[in-house]
Amino acid sequence: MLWGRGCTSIPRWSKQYRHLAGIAFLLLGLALPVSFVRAQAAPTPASIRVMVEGKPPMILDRHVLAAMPRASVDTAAIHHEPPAHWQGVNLEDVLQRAGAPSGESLRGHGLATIVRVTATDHYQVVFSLGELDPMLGNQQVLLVDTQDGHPLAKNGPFRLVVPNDKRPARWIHDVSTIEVIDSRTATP
Ligand SMILES: Nc1nc2c(c(=O)[nH]1)N[C@H]1C(S)=C(S)[C@@H](COP(=O)(O)O)O[C@H]1N2
Ligand SMILES: [Mo]
Repeated sequence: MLWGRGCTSIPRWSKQYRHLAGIAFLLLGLALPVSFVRAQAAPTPASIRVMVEGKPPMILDRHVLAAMPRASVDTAAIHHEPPAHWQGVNLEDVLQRAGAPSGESLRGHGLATIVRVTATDHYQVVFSLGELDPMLGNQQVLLVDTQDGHPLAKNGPFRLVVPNDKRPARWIHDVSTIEVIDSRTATP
């Protein structure tokens, strides 16, 4: 008797479960594309990877940048235009923190080191470590996160400002990666 009742109740329950499973699949089916679209809708990274050969990678976000010694410059991309007030950190400081040699320790093979900066649109620019070093080229390059006191309004949260370049072609915006690379080749 008990067995009989049990038997009849099984198909009823499984029907209910099938119903629930149907709803669950429907919800999953809706949720997956929504989360996918969300992930796709945020192409601008909120952080920068700094990679020095032989050292652990360093991740920079706006909090890390805010805690570093700040640097600023008043300049315009096109020099006859009115200047903006750019604030951020010295690229040289970033490179030192990530383990790149500088000053007296930048010598010999180190002078063939390049700094390659990559943006989310795959635009890339390079500097030499010697060009940036305070005891060599001493060229000021800023990694900026504010313009006239506000977070950058367009083209990503981080860009370079290169005040002494006569054209702003290395003022790379949407910066995503900074690599310090030994550019030496085996010369014939
Ligand atoms: N990511 C990225 N940055 C870039 C470029 C680019 O194509 N992609 N073009 C460069 C060039 S050639 C110029 S002239 C300036 C233009 O700066 P603007 O967009 O602030 O006017 O951005 C520079 N930075
Ligand atoms: Mo340009």
